[in-house]
Amino acid sequence: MHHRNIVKLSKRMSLALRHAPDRFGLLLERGGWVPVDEFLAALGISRAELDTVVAGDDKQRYTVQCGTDGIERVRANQGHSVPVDLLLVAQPPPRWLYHGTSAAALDSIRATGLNRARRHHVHLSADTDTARRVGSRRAGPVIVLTVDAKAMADDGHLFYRSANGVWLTDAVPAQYLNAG
Ligand code: HQG
Repeated sequence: MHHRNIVKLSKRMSLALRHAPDRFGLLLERGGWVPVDEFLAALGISRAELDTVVAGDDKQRYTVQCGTDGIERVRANQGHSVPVDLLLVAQPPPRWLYHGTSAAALDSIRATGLNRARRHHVHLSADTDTARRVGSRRAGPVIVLTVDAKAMADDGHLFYRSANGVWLTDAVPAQYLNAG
């Protein structure tokens, strides 16, 4: 498969597994899982195409896993906008986490902190390079905010880490943020 076709199919998979499963006639099971057979039929793709995207996706957005019932299922590791319980277990975050965004959002973020917007959680990166890449999806200059994750955790905020290494939390109040 050509790289551009992998990207194209990954975007369709994101739509089906994170945002609009009903548009594909799919229902997400607990944990966000969909049986692979149903998924292939709903998207009209082959198993080989699915495996190529799961293995080749630049952010490792998807996991294929065999359940205790012997049924293989696929899910998006994070990024959902439909209600879903990913059954992630809260864990202690690293000392610092990072959030890349547009410089134009800074005043608003300073006023209200980081909000999850459409998604389930605020997404944070473990390193500044990754945060910068996330921020550069936005137009204009990028800033990388440093989150005092340890102080947040000490104050009782919960953190989760998705299978592809994205740190998730409900919201980041402004007092834990530094423009760095
Ligand atoms: C901003 C991609 C103004 C926030 C990436 C962000 C990531 C505020 C935008 C994942 C704000 C939400 C998530 C406030 C937050 N005022 N703006 N108070 N609070 N924002 O896309 O973190 O390709 O929902 O800074 O790589 O950019 O989908 O979140 O710019 O991992 O797998 O509101 O999406 O991954 O945008 O990106 P998003 P994000 P995927």
